[in-house]
Parts: sequence; structure tokens; C-alpha cells
Amino acid sequence: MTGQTELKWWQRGVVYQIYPRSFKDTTGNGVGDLQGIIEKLDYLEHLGIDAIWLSPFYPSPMADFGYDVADYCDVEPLFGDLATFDRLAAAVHARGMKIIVDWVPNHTSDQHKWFIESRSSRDNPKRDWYIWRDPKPDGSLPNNWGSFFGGPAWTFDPQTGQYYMHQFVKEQPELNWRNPEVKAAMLDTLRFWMRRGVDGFRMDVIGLILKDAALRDNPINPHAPANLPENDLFSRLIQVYNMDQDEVHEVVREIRATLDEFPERCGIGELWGPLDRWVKYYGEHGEGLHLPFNFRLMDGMGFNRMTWDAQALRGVVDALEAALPDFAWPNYVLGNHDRMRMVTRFGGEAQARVAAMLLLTLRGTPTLYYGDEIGIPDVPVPPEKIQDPQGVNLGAERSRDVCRTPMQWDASPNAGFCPPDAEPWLPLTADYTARNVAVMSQDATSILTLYHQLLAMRQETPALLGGSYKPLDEGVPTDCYVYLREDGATRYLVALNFAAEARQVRLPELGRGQIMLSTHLDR
Ligand code: ISL
Repeated sequence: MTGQTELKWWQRGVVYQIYPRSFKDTTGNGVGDLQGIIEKLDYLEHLGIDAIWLSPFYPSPMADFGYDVADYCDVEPLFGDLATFDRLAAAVHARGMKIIVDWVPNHTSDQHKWFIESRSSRDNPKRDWYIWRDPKPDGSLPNNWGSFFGGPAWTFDPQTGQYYMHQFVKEQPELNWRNPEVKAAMLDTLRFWMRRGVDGFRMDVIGLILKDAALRDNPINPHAPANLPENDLFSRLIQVYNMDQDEVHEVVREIRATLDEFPERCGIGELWGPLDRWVKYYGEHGEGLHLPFNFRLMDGMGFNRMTWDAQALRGVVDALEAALPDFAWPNYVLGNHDRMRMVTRFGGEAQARVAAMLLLTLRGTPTLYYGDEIGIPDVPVPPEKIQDPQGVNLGAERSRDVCRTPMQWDASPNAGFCPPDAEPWLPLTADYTARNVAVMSQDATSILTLYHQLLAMRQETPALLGGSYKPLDEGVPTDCYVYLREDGATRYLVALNFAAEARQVRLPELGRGQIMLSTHLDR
């Protein structure tokens, strides 16, 4: 077990994800910007955050809201410029905090200069930077893969008579990581940001960057839901050949080696899949990613399927603890810009409070999603206002706009997100005059105050940071999840009740203790 004195910043720290479009608008266009983040650093520092992760802020036509990058080494004018970024990084560091940026290695925008060159002719030097294939002899698609966002994973380019691959929208052509020039160019983009002071990277769909060399058809999924939208070809297949190939680990090692050219940098990967395959992304001896994102508190083993149940959650945590080699540090995520908001997922704030306590007291690095600390739910977006390509293509219930709505700072018109006369790019909650940072920070029992106190307690408690984790059974009702976090002589007992009514836990052998914090801040 790692003693807390040896813990690195990314082990001790709590990461807070900012979706730049939705944090704070200082220009009055209804879209957040980097200057807005600078202005809210005091809030984050006071809340007790150690590191911020910014979703993409690079130049982008916004076909997938920034996950379609047109230039890896610049800032989208909507969000600011490189000078603003430098001021932001300096302001973060001045507070002793860290800055993590999103890195989107699997695909670029179709407006990236590399792709514009690549598509210009079959013999362009950058042709092989992307994945181009001839139609099958009958003119049909090169294989049966579907796009995450609906339709096939291939688009035909009439100018050169070939298809290019995209597992997201057609404006996101996939890079060919088997080409050494692509690899070198992409690793250089990491160096570019590390030289600017970036402390870590969240790597988008990192398990997708290598596909089967022969691009074989994926097998049909016999368990696909019957009611899938017609164009959801993706969910009809088992994802065997389009992601998580064994060869990817060689590339991950090279990415890690690039991070290690600079001191104390951290690699976080967006990953999913079965535990035994997922754990490989740490590397055989820790030469892979520092933190492969762990979504199992949300997903169990699939997408959006985790039942919010004491035994199920305990099962997920225990399986993770058992699967991790000694060198691997755990981490937990309960929300992000792709998923249902915590409060909506758990059917209200009471269980969201339990979830917050779980997330902030487990052994491992927690990642928080902006707005969860004030209990923002999924916010309904009228069908004609849906912007997310996943919602546009696959139906309103798949739209991720609902979890990307503006942060609510105060009770003024537009909640202090943008000026009163501007129109926020997505709507606010109906109760924003009460659900906002200014009002809730004055309320001694609000969910915001709970987050603040949990973060403060965690920061100053070695048992919670680096201590051991031990689940308890005896005397614990089945709808409760109870565990000990222990470091030397200090022992913290975390008792989480998933029932709607009060429950009693009997643990006589532990002796007497003192209540440090309760989810409703009333004990
Ligand atoms: O959003 C999803 C489910 O609602 C996922 O299928 C998601 O597309 C997948 O986890 C990959 O996500 C990442 O890459 C996408 C981008 O749209 C997401 O925002 C990003 O987190 C393509 O870059």
C-alpha cells in the first residue's frame, strides 16, 4: 500500500471537469470561454479542487463541439487565444493547482489541414495519414462497422473514389496511427502543451486509435436491443475489431514515454470494456497510463446500466480493487459531458449526496463534473434546439445537450453564466434562482456545502487519501454499503444507506467513534 507521503499530485488530487462552452461567458455570445474559467478559479480553489480538466478548446468547426479538432496547437477564437491559455495556466499554477487538457488522438476535424491535404489526391504525401479504402468490388462499404453517432463508419469521397473511416460523425475522419509520421506529429502536440505548462492529458477514446490491421467485419450482436433506431448500426455489432486491439499498448507506452520527457505529467485515458482488458492500459509494470478512466460506478460492465444498489456498487469496487496490480492507482467517475447527470440518474438529490460521499471517500482519484456540486439535473432541451450530433442523428433521448447546460453562478438573469441580454447556448434549470453557487454557498446544508466539506475533509485526512479500503459485512443491512479507510491509527468508517428509510448498522467491535460528516449535514 502506498503511504500518503509518497502520493503524487494525481493520486492525492481531485479532478474537476470543465466543459468550456458552459462554464462562464465573458464576451456575451452565450458560450463560455477561457477568460471565464480564469475568473472562476477562486471558486474552484475555495471548493477544494486540485486539478481542472478542460474539454477541447482547440480551433474547431464544432461538428462534435470541439471533439473535431482543426488544429491541435491553438485555441478556438470563441474561447480565447494562446495568450489567454497561458494566463489561465499561470493562474492555475499560482494557486498550487494543476491543469489537464483534452487530447483527441483518434480523429481530427475534416477541416484540419492534414485531412484537406489527405483527401486532395490519392498520391498526396498525407493520403496515408487517414484510413482510406476502396469500395468492395460491388461498390459497397469496405466493412460493416457502424458509427457511434449513427450510420456507417465510412463516407465515400467522390473526388478520389475511396471511402474514409470515421467512427463518430463524418466530419471526424480517423487518423492512421500505423503511419509513423502520424504518430510523431501527434506526440509532438503533447510536447507543445507540456512546454506550455500542461500537467496532464485526458485522452479521448484512446482504445480506438488502433484497429484490426485487416479491418475485419465486426460480429453481429445477438443481444442488441430490438428497439434500436434504424441507423444505429454500431449497437447491432460486437465491438471486436474496431477498438481495444492488443497492439494499442505499444502505442500507449510511447505516449507515456513522451509524457515522461517532462516531470510529473499524468496520462488519463477514456476507456471502457471488461476489467481484465481495461487493466492492461496501466501497462504491465506501470508503463502505460496513470489513470485509465474507471466508469464502473456509472456503467457496471456496460453503458448506463449500473443499478444504484449497495451490493452492486460494492461488487464493482471490490472487483476493481482485486483486479489492480500493486502499482496501479484506482480512480472513479460519476458524471461527464456524455452521460446522464448524477441527480437524474439517482432520482433526486438525496441519493446524489450519497453518491458524492462514495466518490470522495473511496480509495482512488475522483473526477467531478462541473455543476454536479450544485445538483444540476439533466435539463430538458426542446427538440428543435438539440445541438449534439448524437441527439440529432439517433433521437432526442440520446442527446447529450441535457448534461452540458450552463453552470449557474447566481440568481441574476442567465444565472451569471452570461450577460442578462445574451442567450445562453443551452437552457438553464427552471429553479436557477435557487440552484446556484451564490445562494447555495450561503446554505449550511446544501449539496454544495456537502461537496465543500467532503473535499476539505478528504484533503486533510491521510486515511481517506492513501489509507486502505476494507468493506464490512457483519451487522450491515444489505441495502447499505459500509467500509473502513484506515491509515496507521486513524480509521474512517463510511456508512452509506441506499434505502429510502433510516437503517442501523451494528459494529460493536469497532468501539466508539465520532461523526465527522453526514450527507444531510444535520448530525
Ligand atoms: O457519448 C456516448 C454515450 O452517450 C459515448 O458513446 C461516447 O461517444 C464515447 O464514450 C466516446 O466519447 C468521446 O469521444 C467522442 C465525443 O463525442 C465524446 O464527447 C467524448 O467524450 C468523439 O470524440
